[in-house]
Amino acid sequence: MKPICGSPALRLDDLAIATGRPHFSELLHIGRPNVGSEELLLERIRGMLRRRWFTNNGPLVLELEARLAHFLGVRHCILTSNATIALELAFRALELSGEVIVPSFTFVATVHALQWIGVKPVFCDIAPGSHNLDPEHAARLITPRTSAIVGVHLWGKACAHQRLAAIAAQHRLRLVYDASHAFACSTNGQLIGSLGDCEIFSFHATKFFNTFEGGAITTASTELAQKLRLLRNFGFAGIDQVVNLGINGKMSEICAAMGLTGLESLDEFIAANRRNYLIYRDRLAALPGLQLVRFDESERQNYQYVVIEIDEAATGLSRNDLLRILEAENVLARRYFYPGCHRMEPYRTLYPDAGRELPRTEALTERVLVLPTGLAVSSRDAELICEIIIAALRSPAECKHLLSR
Ligand code: T4K
Repeated sequence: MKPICGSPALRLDDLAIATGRPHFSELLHIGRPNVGSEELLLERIRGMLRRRWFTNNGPLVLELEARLAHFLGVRHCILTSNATIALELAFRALELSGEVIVPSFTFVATVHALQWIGVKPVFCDIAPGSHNLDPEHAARLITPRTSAIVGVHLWGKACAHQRLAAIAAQHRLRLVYDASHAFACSTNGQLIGSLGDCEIFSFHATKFFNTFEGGAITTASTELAQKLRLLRNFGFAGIDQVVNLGINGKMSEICAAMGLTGLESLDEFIAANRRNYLIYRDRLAALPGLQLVRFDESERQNYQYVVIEIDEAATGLSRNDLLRILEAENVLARRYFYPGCHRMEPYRTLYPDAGRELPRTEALTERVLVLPTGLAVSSRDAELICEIIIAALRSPAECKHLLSR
């Protein structure tokens, strides 16, 4: 790897798409999992092995549920095997039916979870100047068949929840938030987790706080929590006593061990993300046509997604060009959430005209690029990635020519 501090700026020739060698000898992923203390993790796993209690509401799952509820300041936290099943459990427990308004600009699991339980997703555009669902568009999409609105706190930035709560109350709709990106993020000084009827978190390996695979539902409603716990465990209310159509959505003890251990290093994970975010923000700030999604520093943030938007008209390079330039350097940036759920199957076939309602979503999916961060990305790595981007944007026509060869 080449030195960055004090070294001359990278030139076009230094780039791997020209005559240079890749600046990273190994692939740099965006979602390298964070791991807390290996020793503490192994200690917890050894305890689990000694107890011979591996799943089904074991002590580690119960401890993690209690700790997360306390941390988030919410009455109930129900851990699940992943966030996708958590979404399905929540939608089923709330008895959603007919149509549900949901953004297309999200990970496909948000929408699949609706379709999977036989509810029609109605795609809503993003708000101007935001990557989150537009409440005014959502209001216009409400019909007599609408049963809920599902917002997604994309990148950890809270939806316009006050407006959405007013719309949901006015039309007697359920309101659910997919908070998969928003663990440890606040809005109006309050950690996300208490909004709407319930909120869903993802603790997948690629999230800054992970349980290998895992998810959680948080809610203030004791009634909903009880129903969710039944649904998560096949509907068992006691031995041999099944009271509803449940499924297996349980988190295992080894996953909870990872979560308890990660929780002890949460500040360290966030500090690494924030350090990288600030490097990207400051180094890329002056580039015309490149905009970094900024986080409000007066709120708590996890900084786990470093998101840039590239305006080809201003930079001379498209997002896809930049993606290829970075890939040549072994930097695996990702174009989340291209091409938008409405252009993925089965929605593309079921709702071929959905795009007409989604002009801002369609434009954004062509511009967004997510850059690597997390503990596995050093400040030097982040600086080098910025140098590569700066060098490319300094010579867009030459880069386009090199890419076309
Ligand atoms: N709602 C929203 C808004 C979400 O973003 C997600 C998940 C969900 C719901 C559903 O949550 P879960 O049911 O998964 O709990 C990844 C994650 O798999 C997915 O969980 C996440 N969102 C999404 C944003 O990112 P992919 O398709 O990008 O995964 P993949 O395998 O390409 O991995 C991404 C990068 O991470 C790669 O460069 C490889 C690297 N990686 C991955 C894994 C699993 C590692 O370095 N180590 C690993 O162990 O979806």
